[in-house]
Amino acid sequence: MKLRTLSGAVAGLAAVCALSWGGTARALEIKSSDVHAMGYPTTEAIAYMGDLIETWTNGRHTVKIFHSMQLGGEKEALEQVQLGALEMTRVSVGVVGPIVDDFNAFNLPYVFRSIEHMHNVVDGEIGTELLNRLEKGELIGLGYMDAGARSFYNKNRAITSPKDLEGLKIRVMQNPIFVEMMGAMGGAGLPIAFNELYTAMQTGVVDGAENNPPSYSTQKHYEVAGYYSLTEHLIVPEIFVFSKRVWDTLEPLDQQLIRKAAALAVIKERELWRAMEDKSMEELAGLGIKINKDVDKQAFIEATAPVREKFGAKYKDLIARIEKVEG
Ligand code: GTR
Repeated sequence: MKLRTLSGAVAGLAAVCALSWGGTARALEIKSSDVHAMGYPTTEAIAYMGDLIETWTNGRHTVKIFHSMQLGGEKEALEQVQLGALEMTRVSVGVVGPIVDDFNAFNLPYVFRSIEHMHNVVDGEIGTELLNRLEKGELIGLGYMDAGARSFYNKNRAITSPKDLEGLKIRVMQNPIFVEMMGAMGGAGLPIAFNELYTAMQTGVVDGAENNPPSYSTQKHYEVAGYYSLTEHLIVPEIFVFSKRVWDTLEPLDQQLIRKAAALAVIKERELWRAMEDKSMEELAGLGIKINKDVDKQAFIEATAPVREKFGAKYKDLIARIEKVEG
């Protein structure tokens, strides 16, 4: 939906809500967690969503953000949301696969041909279908956010082709698919929570990791892993979810308002993301980080074919549909 149409729809909805709530509807402080600090596109988009909700409900509902891993890693945050101890969290789809496994179709290396392809998939019927399936994992899917493409960084050398990963221990997100992906590429994948990663690299538990430029830069991972090679092997979107347990206690009109605010937060994050990616690359270049663009992508695509075959077997139809989407 276009921003203006959406805003118009929201204004109408807010007016209806103001009339029908009277003074009795419950007030909720929506606690939301994120591993990133304020200033990052995801946290800022949730803050924006919070402002909208607060305005539209005249302060009856508020959003409080627990940023910078204050509540630990993403796996734990998702568990808290499933239990209803936390209302909302924003995480990578990478850690959602173990809960609703259809999401693993998005977690396969090189399954998306480009960012545009990923956008067309998540913005289309496949994206909605998967969001709806989160209900069976006690989660309400509110929307997708951008996270660009993930590439390798390590303290030893530039990565040009899979053979350069041989002998390297690389941290991956907590999902078996990524461990296998690393194996197929020639390295060893170790699942470690994001909040433990800097120390793991510093102490030599791992030689490196993989992530998008804004995460690499804002987490200052370059301080302990100074070679960044643009393999772009994963285009994993992010997601923000609400606790189904809490959701089910909300008035339908409140639920609609939250959904509208979420839709606007998605648009906001995308804008912020574009700017942040450019800014991060400039920062990294300015810091003298060794950015390697000379990557044999085809070799990585071929090396990871067995992973797509093995894990993709379960979602053959879904993957065939993803392939057919343009972009
Ligand atoms: C970032 C992402 C986080 C987290 C992190 C990781 O790109 O924004 O949600 O998943 O990667 O590697 O754990």
